[in-house]
Amino acid sequence: MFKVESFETRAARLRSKHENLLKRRNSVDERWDNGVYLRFLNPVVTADHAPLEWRYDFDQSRNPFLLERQGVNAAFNAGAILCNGKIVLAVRMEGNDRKSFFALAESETGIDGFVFRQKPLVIPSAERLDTNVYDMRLVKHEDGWVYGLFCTERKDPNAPEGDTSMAEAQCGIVRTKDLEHWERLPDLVTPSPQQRNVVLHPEFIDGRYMLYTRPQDGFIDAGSGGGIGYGFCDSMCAAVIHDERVMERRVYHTVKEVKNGQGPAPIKTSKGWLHLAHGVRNTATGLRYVLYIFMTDLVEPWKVIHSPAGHFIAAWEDERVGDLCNITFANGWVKQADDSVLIYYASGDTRTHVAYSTIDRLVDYCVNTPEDPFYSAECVAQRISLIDAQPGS
Ligand code: M1P
Repeated sequence: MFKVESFETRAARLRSKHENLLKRRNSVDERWDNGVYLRFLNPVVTADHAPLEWRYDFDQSRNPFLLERQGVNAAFNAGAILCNGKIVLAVRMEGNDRKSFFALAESETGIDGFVFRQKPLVIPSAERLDTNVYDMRLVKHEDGWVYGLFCTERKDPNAPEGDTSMAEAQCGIVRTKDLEHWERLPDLVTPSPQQRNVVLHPEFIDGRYMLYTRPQDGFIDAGSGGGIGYGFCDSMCAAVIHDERVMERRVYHTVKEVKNGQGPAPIKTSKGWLHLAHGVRNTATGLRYVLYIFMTDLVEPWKVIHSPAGHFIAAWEDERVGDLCNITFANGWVKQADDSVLIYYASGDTRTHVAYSTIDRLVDYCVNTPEDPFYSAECVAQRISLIDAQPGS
């Protein structure tokens, strides 16, 4: 039964619940203990973090029952950047109407206290209207701009009549100097019919912009697109990649068997560029998305030099369940001045979590985790050599 309460009482109750959520402190989840990264008890951003004014009309004459008018379903797949000492996330918000949009949430600590700015981001439209926009990668490029590369989805113009789901994914581009005013640039053009998970490399390579791509034939299927690709362009104002090559392939019977995609922009370390990516395989319960790490050459960032086997982060405990199940996805991480790294990952296409690590630990993980030997017998040999090498054995 509904509580019998006045409009004012209900409004006060909603506000107090929301304030308590925003004030909630986070702490390390002691159950997780692999030494590579720390997990935290609470997600850092959820749909419930959305300001109440985005959901409720607080005018009693228009909304006497104080009903939620425009529900928010999810807050996930967040781009991340350090700005004036704060962590700023460009969160993919999804309304109950299934449309995604971006909103900036910021925090002093990066592990709790995220508060959304007053209104969602207003992204100017491209020539062809975006039906849906999502998964922004924020990159401070050495040209001085902060770029936001995101997926823009539109109905496939070649869809046969009556087909209401065939869609086309491309890379939309915006840039800003202050995270307030965003300039829309033309969508990226590549030789591939569809693109998702496109990421800008933060430095020029021989005076050109380098982008990580994910060529795909269809909206969901990577098809002949063999993995994470790369290419170069001369300008971001009319970004065209003529020559797109695959640098990080999907491989049978690995975590990236069906598809993979670059996560956030790579982080520069003394040993190479550290990459976070997602890998997908098919299972009886649907696609399973996990995160994995690899490292590329400092001078030629398209050359993979370390490729630890298996997943780095997979959905764990409550993270397994969401709008979709068994999905982790990351498009934002931040290296802080003390060389700690905050990794923002989403679970279940529903909520955003943080994992905490350090450059030393991530590099050690990346360089010293054995590569996938592709055969069970060789995996056993790898494990036995670990056992045999123990001190005293
Ligand atoms: O549902 C899981 C993810 O699916 C897509 O990623 P990919 O293109 O690699 O399959 C994206 O829609 C992503 O937003 C979503 O989290």
